[in-house]
Amino acid sequence: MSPCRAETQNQVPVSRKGTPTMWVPVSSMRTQIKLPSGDPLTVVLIGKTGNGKSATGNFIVGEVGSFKESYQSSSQTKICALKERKEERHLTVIDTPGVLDSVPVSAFEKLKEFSGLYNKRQEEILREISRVFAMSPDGLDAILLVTRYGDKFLKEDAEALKILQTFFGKEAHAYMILILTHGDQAERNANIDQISVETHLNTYVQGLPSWVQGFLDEIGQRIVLVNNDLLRFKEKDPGHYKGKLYELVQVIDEMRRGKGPFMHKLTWASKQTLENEIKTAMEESGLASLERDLRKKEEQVEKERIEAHTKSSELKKNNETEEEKKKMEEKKKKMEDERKRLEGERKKLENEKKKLEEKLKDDQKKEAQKGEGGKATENVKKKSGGCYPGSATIIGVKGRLRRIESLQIGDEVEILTNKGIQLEPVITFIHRQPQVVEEFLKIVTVKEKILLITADHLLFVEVMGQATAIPARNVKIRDTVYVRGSHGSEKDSVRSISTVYEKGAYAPVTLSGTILVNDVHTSCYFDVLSHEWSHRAMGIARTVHYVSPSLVRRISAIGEKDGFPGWCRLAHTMLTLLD
Ligand SMILES: Nc1nc2c(ncn2[C@@H]2O[C@H](COP(=O)(O)OP(=O)(O)O)[C@@H](O)[C@H]2O)c(=O)[nH]1
Ligand SMILES: [Mg+2]
Repeated sequence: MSPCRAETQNQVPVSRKGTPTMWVPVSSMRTQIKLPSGDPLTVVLIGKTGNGKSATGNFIVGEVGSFKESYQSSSQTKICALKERKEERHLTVIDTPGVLDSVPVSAFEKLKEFSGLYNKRQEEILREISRVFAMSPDGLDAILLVTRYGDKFLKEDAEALKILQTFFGKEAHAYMILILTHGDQAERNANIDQISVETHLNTYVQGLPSWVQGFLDEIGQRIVLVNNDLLRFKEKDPGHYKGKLYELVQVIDEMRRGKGPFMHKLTWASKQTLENEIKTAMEESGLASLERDLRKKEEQVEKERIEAHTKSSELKKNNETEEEKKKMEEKKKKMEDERKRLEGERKKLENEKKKLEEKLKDDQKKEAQKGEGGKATENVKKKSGGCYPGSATIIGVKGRLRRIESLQIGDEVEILTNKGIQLEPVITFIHRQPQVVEEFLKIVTVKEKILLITADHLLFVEVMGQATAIPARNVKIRDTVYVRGSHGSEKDSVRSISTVYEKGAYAPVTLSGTILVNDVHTSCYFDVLSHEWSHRAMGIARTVHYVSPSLVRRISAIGEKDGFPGWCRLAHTMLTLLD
């Protein structure tokens, strides 16, 4: 669809392929436009610096300067920020710095630039992504990809987009909208050419490279042209501004119809943190115990009420004395009154709970905008790594069985390849935390292989005859996995899957990116990226390994936090395109 100018058309937007997708009689709403009513919406703005993310954020929130725009150069968005519009429709906007601005492809070309690998900048990038999820524990209603109308799409944009898509996953396509800012420029160009903005826009979109076209098809051709400058004239020409915002909200509503918000796996980490906070605060404030007492009373009253009703109908049947009947009726009434009273108490309690929840949610969002980003940001960050427990076993040199916790960088371990079982060195650890207690999936095969693995870690199962890396959480009973047999690789079948808690979290990375753990062929990566993309991202570690294995050991230790070296974390969280 290509949206068009509200003042020149009386319906918007119209599909680029000619099918009208939405009809908004904008002209008839010019004077008194109210935003479409509906549930609150949370949107995130993503794109390169200077594309107009902050300006679009201000446009949505309805306040100039709410987010700092680039022209206020010293104060432009360096960390994610959240602002809300409460007027007419509750809209929450998360503005991000240009996290994919400098996909550091070239930065990694020379060894001397390795300092860039684990440096502050990259930690910052990961933190920014984590903040987005910390700020949206209920999920995202729209992912607005902001580009500037008229700009060319370059090779590095294609790469940035690929990373973004891989990170968010295919499901995110259903929530993406391409925002083209500088709609005023489009209007001027259209005026010069004496054609409609829509025709002008169509020509521009059709002239975009084929990879952009392909992407637009994947996101359902949702394109919205915005003129953020209109916000400055909001007072003078409110209809014009509101009409454009109306269109955007309408496209989001239409996109969201019939489905829940976008929940990334990191959203769950954020939600979980919030829920834990709520639970603790409920206990500390005494609300939890009040609720428990109230529930007991409710149950008791309900029981007595039912008894009274049953008794009363029995009395009626048995023609008991009037006095007995009256007594029973009184009891019934008393129980009803008590029930009503408890209902009132319940309402009050639920109100208190809701207030507490709202406050904690607000606190989480506020914290995510400051310094380190608070608990939720930290937890989301930590979530970005799958692993095995310390008790997991691998087979090292000379067939020696070892516990994974004893592994060091440089040690050789067995892996499965097309040519059979081979030895490969461990080049780094994505995760190495001896002390944590984690939840693992226990996957048992028919051949009695027992693998403990976190739900987000990838392992190979047979999909349409091909060994394919999928997250452990998607493995099902009877799936075919590959295990170490007496003469190399053998197929095996999953017999049971359960959940266990174990100590330690380890994720060694080999040169090939695969490893035999408890005789099962697994990937060294987890599902923030696919196996293939993780492996590409790990290219740098491989390069360093070839140049100097001891250097990897040194680099891996630098910036290590929660057992997760900063640069590995980054590589795994999408943001480098190396190899
Ligand atoms: N005329 C015009 N200027 C815009 C529009 N959108 C953004 N800008 C300007 O473009 C510059 C970059 O915008 P900004 O929101 O800071 O970009 P960000 O880095 O992506 O957040 C700022 O000077 C904005 O005022 C638009 O639709 N029309
Ligand atoms: Mg900005």
